[in-house]
Amino acid sequence: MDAPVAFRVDPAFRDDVLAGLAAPIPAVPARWFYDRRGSELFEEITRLAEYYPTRTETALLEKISGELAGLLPAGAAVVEFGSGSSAKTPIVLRAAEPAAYVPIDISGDFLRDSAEALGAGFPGLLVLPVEADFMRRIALPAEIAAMPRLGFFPGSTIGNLVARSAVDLLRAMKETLGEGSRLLIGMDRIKDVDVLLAAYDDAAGVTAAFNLNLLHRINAELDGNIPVDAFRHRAIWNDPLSRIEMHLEAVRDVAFTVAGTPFAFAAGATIHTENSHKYGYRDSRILLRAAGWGVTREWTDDREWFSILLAEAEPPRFAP
Ligand code: AVJ
Repeated sequence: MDAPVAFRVDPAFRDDVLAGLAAPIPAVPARWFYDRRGSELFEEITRLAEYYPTRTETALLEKISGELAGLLPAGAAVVEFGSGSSAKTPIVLRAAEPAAYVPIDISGDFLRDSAEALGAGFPGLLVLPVEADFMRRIALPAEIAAMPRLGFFPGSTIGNLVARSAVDLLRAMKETLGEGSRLLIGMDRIKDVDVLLAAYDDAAGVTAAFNLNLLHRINAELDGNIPVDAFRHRAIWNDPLSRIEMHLEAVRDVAFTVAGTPFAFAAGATIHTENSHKYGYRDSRILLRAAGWGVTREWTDDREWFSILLAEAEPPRFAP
């Protein structure tokens, strides 16, 4: 007879945590922040005075929505990479007036809930959620086979990825959407370091709670006994790599186990939990171009803090 299972373990989470904590530079991929509590804390972050990206991008989308309408093909399918739970999605749907909307997300429950809520506001819109990992090429629903496609990837989520992985993702998106498709992508810009640091280390400590929640999640889901108070949130600007990094730093020598595996961290040692890359004017273009996307338009706010780019999937060329 099988032993009773105390809780369901996501083997991908367990493997990433066990390998990540044992790595020479301990790190856990940022995608594991988003359990229920983590998603709530991220929502709270987007409302913080210091966290400019969400409100800057949303205002910019509103501002360009009229112009956007004229640039998009009629009867298109909007394919969003992510669940589409944000306020940005309705702005694009009102502008593009697509025939279909396809949100893609790895979390099925969350996806169906937000797709349903969104669909209610757009009667007549064909809403076709797809539960999948958009890091890989995805087969789109047959209903949109004949429609032109607009990919939508807001939030500078691309910034979580190092350049090599970002190009892999953008290439997978091109394969998913097909040649001649368009992509509307939000990318956060390089700016004053003090502004960046405040955005990732807010006065109210919400970002700290978001970062530390990863340890609570490990304890709860992977049978860990990490003393969470032995770690503190750290946000640093890595200038040569043009990114904000978030770390969890041990404030004292600490030992614990996760899923039966022992770990020890000396005071001052860190677990690297997130990268958030920031892009210069040329950086965003070269990243997109490396994956076969040609930028046709770029919009930015008055302070040039955030960019929305429209790109086209280019046909392959033989030379040079
Ligand atoms: C959701 C990846 C765009 O990098 O700004 C916010 C996540 N981390 N505060 C970002 C995040 C800390 C966010 N992204």
